[in-house]
Amino acid sequence: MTENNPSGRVVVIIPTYNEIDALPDTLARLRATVPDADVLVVDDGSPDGTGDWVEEQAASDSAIHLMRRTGKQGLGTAYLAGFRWGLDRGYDVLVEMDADGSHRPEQLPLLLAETSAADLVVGSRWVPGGRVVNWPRNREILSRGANLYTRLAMGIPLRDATAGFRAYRATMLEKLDLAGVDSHGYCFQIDMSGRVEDAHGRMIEVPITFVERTAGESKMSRGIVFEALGRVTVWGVQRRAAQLGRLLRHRKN
Ligand SMILES: Nc1nc2c(ncn2[C@@H]2O[C@H](COP(=O)(O)OP(=O)(O)OP(=O)(O)O)[C@@H](O)[C@H]2O)c(=O)[nH]1
Ligand SMILES: [Mg+2]
Repeated sequence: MTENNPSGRVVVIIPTYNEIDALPDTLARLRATVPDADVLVVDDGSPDGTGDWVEEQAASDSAIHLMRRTGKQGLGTAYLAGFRWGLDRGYDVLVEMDADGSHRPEQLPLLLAETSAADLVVGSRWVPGGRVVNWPRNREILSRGANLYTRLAMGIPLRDATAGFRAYRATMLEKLDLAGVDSHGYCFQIDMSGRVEDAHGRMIEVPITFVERTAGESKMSRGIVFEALGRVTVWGVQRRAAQLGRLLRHRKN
């Protein structure tokens, strides 16, 4: 039991690729806001030295840990490696958070407060009270549309299934076939949400203010959007077919 989190020991997993401009501020705010939580930075050999900087911090702060991987391997695999690391070390709650300041460390306590009641707590832009700062109107429309389509196609009861500021209970992650997850980008969050839903996990959304990075280039591209659209459609059809199968079997009996 810890002061900030009645649900137990917390590790915040931050994947990084070239985040030397943003990570120091994010990490300082995180340590100040939730001093009881440990931090694992999963760095994919950032050429800008992010990993070396984290190594220096870890030398003087035992709550900070670094996992170095060689070459950029994607956000999804970084989180999966982080989950495995955290589960192996007995953490009770595993948090996903971006390095670039989009996920405000000051709002993490809002998510942690719900982890005693839920298996997955999602920091949501699209529930009442949720907000996005610095987004052009077309990106908001795209995100809202993608989430509406995901909810309808897959039947996942989340307003923001693509959200990346999340807290999972370890007991939930232990139940999932993490080795079987091979989704990238936005699909990773949707895929994980679907798996929690399939495992009858309890999901809660708490409103957050998402602050788009002002420095650096957005990685949003047509390719990412179409990959997500295609996968969500396939998953949706599979899930609906499975539901129908269960219904028919139920009627026969
Ligand atoms: N380890 C690792 N981290 C990554 C990789 N790609 C992105 N990240 C990190 O994942 C987090 C989210 O990535 P962003 O680049 O902010 O992606 P985004 O929020 O969709 O796009 P932006 O509009 O650019 O902010 C950041 O902390 C990145 O440094 C990767 O291949 N490996
Ligand atoms: Mg970002």
